Amino acid sequence: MSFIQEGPQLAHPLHHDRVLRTWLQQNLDDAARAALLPDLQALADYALQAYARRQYAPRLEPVLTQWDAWGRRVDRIALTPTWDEGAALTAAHGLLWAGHVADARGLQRAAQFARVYLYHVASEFYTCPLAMTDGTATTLKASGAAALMQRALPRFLSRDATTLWLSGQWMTETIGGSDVSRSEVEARQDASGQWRLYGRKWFASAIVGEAALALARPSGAGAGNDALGLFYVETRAADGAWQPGLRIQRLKDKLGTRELPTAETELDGLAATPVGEPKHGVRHIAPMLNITRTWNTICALAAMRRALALAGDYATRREAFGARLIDKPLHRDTLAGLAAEFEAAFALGFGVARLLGEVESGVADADSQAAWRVLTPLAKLWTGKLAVRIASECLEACGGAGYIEDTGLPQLLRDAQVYPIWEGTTNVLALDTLRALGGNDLAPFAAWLRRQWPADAPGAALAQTALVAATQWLQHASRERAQLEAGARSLALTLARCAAATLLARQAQAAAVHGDLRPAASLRRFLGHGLLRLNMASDDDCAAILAQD
Ligand code: MFK
Repeated sequence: MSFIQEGPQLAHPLHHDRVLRTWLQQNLDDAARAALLPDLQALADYALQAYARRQYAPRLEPVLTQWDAWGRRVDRIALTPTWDEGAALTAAHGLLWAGHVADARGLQRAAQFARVYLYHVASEFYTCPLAMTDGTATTLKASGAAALMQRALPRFLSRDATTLWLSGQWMTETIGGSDVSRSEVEARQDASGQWRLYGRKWFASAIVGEAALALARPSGAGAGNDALGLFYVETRAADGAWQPGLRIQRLKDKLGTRELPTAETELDGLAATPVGEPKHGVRHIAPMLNITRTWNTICALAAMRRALALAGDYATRREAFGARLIDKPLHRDTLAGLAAEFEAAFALGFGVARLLGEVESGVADADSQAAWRVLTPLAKLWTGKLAVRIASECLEACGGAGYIEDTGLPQLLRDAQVYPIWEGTTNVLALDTLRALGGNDLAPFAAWLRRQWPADAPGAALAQTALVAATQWLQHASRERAQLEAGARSLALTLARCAAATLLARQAQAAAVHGDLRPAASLRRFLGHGLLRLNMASDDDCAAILAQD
């Protein structure tokens, strides 16, 4: 019998995640943790079962059937079994509801996103429609549209799976997903005054929802994003059939997230209700963007954690060159470097989740509100990129076997590539960071950051140096918009790493009081990479480097 290598085992995602448990310990009081624990336990148990169930099972994908046997257009979508379980889990464990309960300290979002973190990988991206539903609920609340809120919120936040509704976010058209100002879908009022939508939405993520928020241009309204209106639509009639005027033309053939039915839709008179006045649509949908970007951050963290858990476990089982991988200095250091970066990213991502709850509960002061607005795109863009790198490194850490589908690692890597793309690419979010800074005003963000640094914490001087350098660069670069934009990604990565180090330093200090020195070790390793990422070529150098003829 030849040698058979033992594969990685997934440890319990709650019991064996010290980073999550430490964060909850430090951020929630005993009563809040006790209330949350049953949901976390159940979702982590589900994740473990889902991993076991799927390891050697054939991969399933949604299937669109456009016509029935008699020639009737039906556009029926058969979902995967995991997706069929999504509504029951969402309602039972409050995956949407928990983010909207009133909490005087603003901790509701932290409690919600701890659930999301444990559910995400097992959910096969059922978290995508959940993110958009959460975004829709938040947008409707911000709009103050009382009738729509009354109708839709009890359904979006339902604790009963039979009454739960999901919502989509229909922005992207064939003109693209980043610059929506050229959107072509038209909104017209019929003779009765009913608004109806006409045109094509080209990336309708998770088309299974019962509702959606859509950008559309009222006829005759003119060009540009200010002329766009935001519309609420319902997709299903009472009998479950699609509403008249909505057709599913095709499901996308994607690199990853293949269980998620992303559709190309044709709108031909779908009834719609304006959310507020039918203009300034981008401004009206902005609350959605900040919510879905936070979901993206937390889901990217969940993917990193899964990859690290598998690579870490494998390193304890695999022997090569006379020792277990975990005892090999270079392999050990490689995994430790990745885990330290993950821990810093976790501190940032959950820090943003906590801030979101504080802002929504009205307990955040002006600097915290400013910091939250800046940190939301920063966390999304940095964790999106990091998830791809960590998934790739962890796959490599399992050698050739990691390249094989059965391990689940190839799917993690393919799926990870979506985090930096949807909900704003890295560069779009770097530019959004400039928007959030009002162009070049770092002062409120810097003030918030300085307030967070524990006295005498290691790395405070490094963060201070990085902040000063970023401030000076901003002042210099903002004299010329092209230079500012060219450096926006470098600036964003510097600020993201500064904020992550700061929040991890706080955790390290609090943990050290109880004798837990592990977060401090992660902080040292993270700081070892340096915080500054301010590095960009001059415009002339860019032209020279890119020249091919
Ligand atoms: C598992 C996790 C699941 C995650 C969910 C995945 C769902 C996937 C579905 C999709 O991917 S849908 C497509 C997602 N598309 C995007 O995220 C759009 C990317 N493009 C941008 O983010 C652009 O920056 C944007 C279209 C928002 C704006 O571009 P413009 O045309 O240059 O906008 P402009 O004129 O700067 O801003 C218009 C208004 O919106 C301004 O307010 P005022 O009208 O009051 O001046 C901005 O301040 C405001 N605004 C823009 N972004 C904002 C914002 N306000 C608050 N927060 C923001 N993030």
